[in-house]
Amino acid sequence: MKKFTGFIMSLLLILMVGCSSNNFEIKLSTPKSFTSGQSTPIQVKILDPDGKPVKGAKVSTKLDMQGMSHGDISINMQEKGNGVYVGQANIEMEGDYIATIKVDDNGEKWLGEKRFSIVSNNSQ
Ligand SMILES: [Cu+2]
Repeated sequence: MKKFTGFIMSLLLILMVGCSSNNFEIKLSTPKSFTSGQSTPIQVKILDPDGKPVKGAKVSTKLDMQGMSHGDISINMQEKGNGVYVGQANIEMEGDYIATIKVDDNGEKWLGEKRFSIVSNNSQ
C-alpha cells in the first residue's frame, strides 16, 4: 500500500511539473457574425507563462466545425504586436467551431484548442 501511494505521489508530481512548464495562455477573439463571401477576422492574444505577450512567434490556426467536415479552414496569422496575431478565415456556415491554435515561439511549441460560435448575417 505504501509503495502504491508513493507511485501516485510521483505521478502527481510529474503531472504538476508538466503543466507548469507549458502554460501559455491563449485568448481567442472572433466576431459574433460573418457575411458570406467576405473574410472573417480571427484574433488570438498569446501570453507566456510569466504573463508577458509572446512576440515573434509563428502562429497558425485551423478551424473545424463540430460534428461536420468542411475540409480544413487554415489561417495564417500575422503578428500585430503586443502578443496579438490576426488572420482571415473564409467561414461559410454558421454554427459551433473548434479553433486549433499552433504556436511556435522560438522552437517552444504550444497547441491550444478554443471553441466559438458564429452566426450568419445572410440568414434572415
Ligand atoms: Cu457545417
